[in-house]
Amino acid sequence: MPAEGTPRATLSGLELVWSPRCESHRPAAEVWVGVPTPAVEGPERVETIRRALLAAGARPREAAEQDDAVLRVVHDAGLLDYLRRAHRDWVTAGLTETPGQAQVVPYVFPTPGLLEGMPLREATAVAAQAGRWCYDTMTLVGPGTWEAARAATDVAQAGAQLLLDGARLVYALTRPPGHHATRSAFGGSCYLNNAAVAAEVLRRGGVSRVAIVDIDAHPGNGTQSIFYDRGDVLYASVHVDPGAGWFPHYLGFADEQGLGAGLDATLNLPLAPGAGDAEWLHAVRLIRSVVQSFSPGAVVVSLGVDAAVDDPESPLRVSEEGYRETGRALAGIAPVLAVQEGGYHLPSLGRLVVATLAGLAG
Ligand code: SP5
Ligand code: ZN
Repeated sequence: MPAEGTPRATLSGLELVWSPRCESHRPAAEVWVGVPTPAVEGPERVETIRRALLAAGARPREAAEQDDAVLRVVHDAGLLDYLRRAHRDWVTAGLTETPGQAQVVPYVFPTPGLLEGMPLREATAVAAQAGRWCYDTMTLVGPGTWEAARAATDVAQAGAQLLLDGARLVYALTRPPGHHATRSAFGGSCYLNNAAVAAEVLRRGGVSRVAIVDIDAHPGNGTQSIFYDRGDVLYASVHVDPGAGWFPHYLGFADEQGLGAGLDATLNLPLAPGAGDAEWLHAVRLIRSVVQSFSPGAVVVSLGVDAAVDDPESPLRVSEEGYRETGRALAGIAPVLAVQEGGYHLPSLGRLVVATLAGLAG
């Protein structure tokens, strides 16, 4: 085999930050239009990706537990407190027995249309509390969810710290993913926003401008909203057009461009379903030029690979070579922290992540 093509050489020495605690979240299902469907965001994703990266020569490093300081900057304290106790309270309330639901699934949502200006109260019934913090029915909370979501933010923080210590490229194997989690709500298989936490660590560590480039097939509505009115953190995303009927349906449109000090520091590039490498890379290169003009001190890549042709969660058709080229396009602007988001086709998941990182490694 030619040296260039051997996996071992591809990612030799790359810092791979991970945590075994990321596997303790074991969603029982994704409840979609009321029907429990198989959970695609499972713990096996971590092992699959880890194995592929180790085979490609990455150097693993286990993230230590961090305190709550940065989490409390990024998220509402109420969300953190809720996630910490949600499953315990669910069990104590007897909901695992009657009606026999093992994991937390929301039931009533206090939307603006329900409240019509009336104050938001604390629901007494445990079954009614989830809808205060979760915006869909697909993002279940089980006994290990808090530990794993928390561990994923530890991984993101440790990765950001390595960048502050001088690394040029670091991969954070975060799971569950984070980019759909807003300051005060979870959803879209995401609980805590790992990329936002990483960006905040970089900012607090002295990086004055951070660019977040989101290449997951879905727009990172949570990351976007957390930084929407800030000019110090650029958010740019390429994704399948929510207006064509894709999650998260209500956000990720091209006219969402930031607000106040953050005006023009948000970029959404929606693609039509069926778009492949050509359209995808055109958007990625546009993002590259926007990020370059922003001259960030660090780039956080929200690295989802669910735009891949075989992925069950999006209709985009990006190839493995397309991911390698995506990595190449985003390299060389500033040090990069890649944070794992989605990607659900287990047979190709590992090599898609390796290809992207190989491109980023230049
Ligand atoms: C991090 C990430 O990639 N989250 C994406 C979550 C999108 N899930 C949307 C699921 C929409 C309904 N799918 C129905 C499939 C039935 N099994
Ligand atoms: Zn996604």
